[in-house]
Order: sequence, then C-alpha cells, then structure tokens
Amino acid sequence: MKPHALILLLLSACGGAEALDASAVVEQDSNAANFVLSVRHTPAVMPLNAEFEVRFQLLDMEGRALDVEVEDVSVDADMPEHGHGMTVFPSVRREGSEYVAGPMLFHMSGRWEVYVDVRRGAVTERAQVAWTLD
Ligand SMILES: [Cu+2]
Repeated sequence: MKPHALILLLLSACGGAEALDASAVVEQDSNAANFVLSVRHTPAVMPLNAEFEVRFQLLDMEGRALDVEVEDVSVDADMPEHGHGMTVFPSVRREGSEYVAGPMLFHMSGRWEVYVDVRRGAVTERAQVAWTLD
C-alpha cells in the first residue's frame, strides 16, 4: 500500500462492509465519506472459480460523477477471514461514465471484500463492498 493517508482512512472505517445481494444496485460511501461507490452491474450470480467483471461509477456526495482519471482507480479483493486475496490482478478501464474492473476471480466460497481505491493527490481513499458465495 502506498501513502500514509490510506492507513488513516482505513482506520476510520467503522463496521466494515455489508453483505450484499449480488443482483442489486449498491451504493456505498467511501471510508472517509468523500465519495460514493455505485456498483451498477454485477453478475446475477457471483461465479465461483470463474472470471467476471465489476462495473461501477464513482460519485461525489452530491451524486455527480467524480472527477478522477482511470489511472487513479484500482480494484482488489480479499477474503479477510482467510487472510488471502485473489489469484488474479484486475485492471480498471473506463466505459463512458462507468469503470470496469477485471478479471475478478473468487476461487473459494465464503465472504469476499472488494476494494475500490481512489487516489486524488497524495490521498488514497477506499470504498468496499462484500459478497458471500455459498
Ligand atoms: Cu479463502
């Protein structure tokens, strides 16, 4: 992880991510409440052991598109209870007003947290959502 600021912002996260209905449109405040992660499309069933992509928008607190370059957005996922991440390294691309991250690969059942990090200047701030695969 890069700058000091990220560590401080992570510490301010209270409660962590909530489990989601994978088919729902989900909006989640970032950990310091400076932007909103809006997941616009996910697979109807989160696939186990198959690659997929995550589509999302980044909004400011008034609901406008966040002014951030795709190079400053990164996505990763972990299983916190197991202490490991994915076996793939997703990249992020822009499609119109959406960002698309892939490949994502959940290679085990259980609870996964997906992290979207947005770098603005010297500060990296995280938003996170979670999915549980049966
Ligand atoms: Cu695991």
